[in-house]
Amino acid sequence: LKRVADDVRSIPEEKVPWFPKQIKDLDRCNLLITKFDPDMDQDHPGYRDPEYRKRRAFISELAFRYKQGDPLPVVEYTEEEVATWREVYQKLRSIYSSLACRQFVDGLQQLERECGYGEDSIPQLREVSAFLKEKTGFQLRPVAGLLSARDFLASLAFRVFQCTQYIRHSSAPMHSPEPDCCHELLGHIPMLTDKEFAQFSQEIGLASLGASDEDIEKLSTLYWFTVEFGLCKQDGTVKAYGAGLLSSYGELVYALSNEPEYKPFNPEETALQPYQDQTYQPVYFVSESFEDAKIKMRRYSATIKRPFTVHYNPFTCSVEVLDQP
Ligand code: HBI
Ligand code: FE
Repeated sequence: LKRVADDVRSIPEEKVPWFPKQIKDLDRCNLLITKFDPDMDQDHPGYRDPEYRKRRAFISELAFRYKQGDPLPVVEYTEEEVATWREVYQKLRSIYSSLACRQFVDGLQQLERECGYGEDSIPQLREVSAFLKEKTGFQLRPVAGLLSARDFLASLAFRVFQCTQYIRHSSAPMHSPEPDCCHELLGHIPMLTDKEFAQFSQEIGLASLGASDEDIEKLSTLYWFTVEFGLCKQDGTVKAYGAGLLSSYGELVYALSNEPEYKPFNPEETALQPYQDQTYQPVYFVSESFEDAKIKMRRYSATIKRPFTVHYNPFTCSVEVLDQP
C-alpha cells in the first residue's frame, strides 16, 4: 500500500532538495542565472546600450513582481522592438515549411489564425497563455531571464512555461545566446500546442522534482538536445522540433545542412553529451518520432533514483508525493 507523505523531509536517510508541490510554490522557483545578462556580460550586444538596459530592467521588474494567478503583464512594445520581431519572423517563417516538423507548422498556423500571430506585432503572453491553456493545459508565467535548470524544469511539472518578455538587441536579430520573446513565442509556443509534446515536456518536469544535482544536470542536457535542439524523422526526412533551432535562422539552416554530426536519440548517451550554449551545436540527436522520444525518455526517467514517487493531480494542480513501495 502506498502512503501519502505530507513532506518528503520525513523520509529517512536521503536529503531531498526542496521542490514545489503546488502551482503556487512556483513563486519560489525564481533563481536567475546571469551569465548572458546584458548588465553582466560584456559580449552581450546590449551591454553598451544604456537605453536597452533600461528597457530590460523595466520588463524584468514586471516578472519579479508577478505572483501565480496574477493577470499576465502586458508590454507595449516600441516600434524598434516590433521591427526586430518583424525581421526575425519574416526570415524564419520563410524556411519553416521545409525545415520544421509538422506539429510545429500546424501549431504556428493555428496561432496565426486564432491568436494574432504575425509579423506586425509581438504577441502578448496573456493572450498566448489563454490559447495554450485551452489546447494543452499549458500556461505561461513571466520570467526575467535565464532560470536555473532546477527551477525551470520544476515549472514544467505543472504545465507552466516560464517565458521571457523582452526582445533581443536590434543589432543581432538572427541569434541570441539568452532566451528572449522571439525564442519563446516562435521556438517554444507552437510546439506547446501539441498534446503529445506538452506531455513529453511535463514528464521531464515531473522527473526533475527533488532529483539530485547530478540528475538535474542530466535532465537538463536531455532537455537541451530534445526540447531545445531536437531533430526528428518525418516522412523519410529529418525535421527540426527544438526551440533553439526554430528561433535561430542561422542555426536552423546549419542543423539540417548535413554539416554537423547526427546521432540517434538515446537518453543514456545523450544525457552525457557536453553541449554548446555560445555557438552552434557540433552534434544533434535525431529521434524516430515524438512517440519514440517520449517512450525512451519515460524509460530513462524511471531509472532516476528518488526515495519517493510523484503523481500530478490535474484537478488540484498539485503534486502528490508517495513513498516508494
Ligand atoms: N530559463 N527562462 C528560461 N528559459 C529557458 O528556456 C531555460 C531556462 N533555464 C534553463 C533552460 N532553459 C534549459 O536549458 C535547461 O537547463 C533546463
Ligand atoms: Fe528555450
